[in-house]
Amino acid sequence: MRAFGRLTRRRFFKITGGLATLIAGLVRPHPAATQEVDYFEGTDFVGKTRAGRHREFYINYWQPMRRIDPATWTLTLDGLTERPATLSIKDLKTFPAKSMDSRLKCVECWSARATWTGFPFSELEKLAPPKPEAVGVLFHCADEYKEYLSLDALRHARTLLVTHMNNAPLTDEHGFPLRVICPFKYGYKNPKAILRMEYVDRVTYGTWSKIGPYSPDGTILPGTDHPLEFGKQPRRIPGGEIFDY
Ligand SMILES: Nc1nc2c(c(=O)[nH]1)N[C@H]1C(S)=C(S)[C@@H](COP(=O)(O)O)O[C@H]1N2
Ligand SMILES: [Mo]
Repeated sequence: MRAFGRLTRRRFFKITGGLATLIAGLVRPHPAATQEVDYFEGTDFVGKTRAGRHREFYINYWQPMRRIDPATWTLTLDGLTERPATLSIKDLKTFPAKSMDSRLKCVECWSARATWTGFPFSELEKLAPPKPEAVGVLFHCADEYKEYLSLDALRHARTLLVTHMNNAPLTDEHGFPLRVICPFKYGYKNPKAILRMEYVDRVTYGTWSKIGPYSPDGTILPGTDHPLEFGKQPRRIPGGEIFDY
């Protein structure tokens, strides 16, 4: 009888405890919704997150993807080129390094600044020259994200093909081993985890401009920015690259 009493009491606490958890879950949004936890940390995958250290510099990925293995990664340069080429990580290291500070501005309000190191697009053009009819490059990324940049945008003095961020190799989150930084265009024109660069003869819509209201050109427009390092306090921006802060 006493054993039964203890059991029911225990079961009572179990039920009320369960109810409390359930109610808390209903009142407080699930961690996934508030991005308190990076579910990809310590796994073979990366994906969109704003958790932990990424609070200072958000991570966007179209869909979760397996981390890139540097031993097997290659970059394919093809499409409308005189000479298709395939590069390995070793090949990237042979290019002359160039660094610049710039702010990455996501069209969804936030922005953050970093030092980016890489090489100019001209290095790739030397290996795989575009045919006369090519006007731009369609980037194919490891998460199946696609984005287009005109040859003019790629040849711009502020545009870099980036291998390092803040003097360390790109993390998987920020697009290891190769990404574009084009600071006068919104973040969605800065493809990460690049696998293939295809020369094309027309302006091509990327993943976001295909499904959302975002322009295929992606030049930063005058408006309001919410820089993460400044507690997202709103700042007016004049359009184009953000140089003021
Ligand atoms: N492969 C890939 N690159 C991508 C994206 C993506 O979803 N997949 N998102 C873009 C967007 S919308 C932004 S704002 C920037 C964010 O860069 P970060 O994740 O390094 O902060 O990456 C861009 N490059
Ligand atoms: Mo973005």
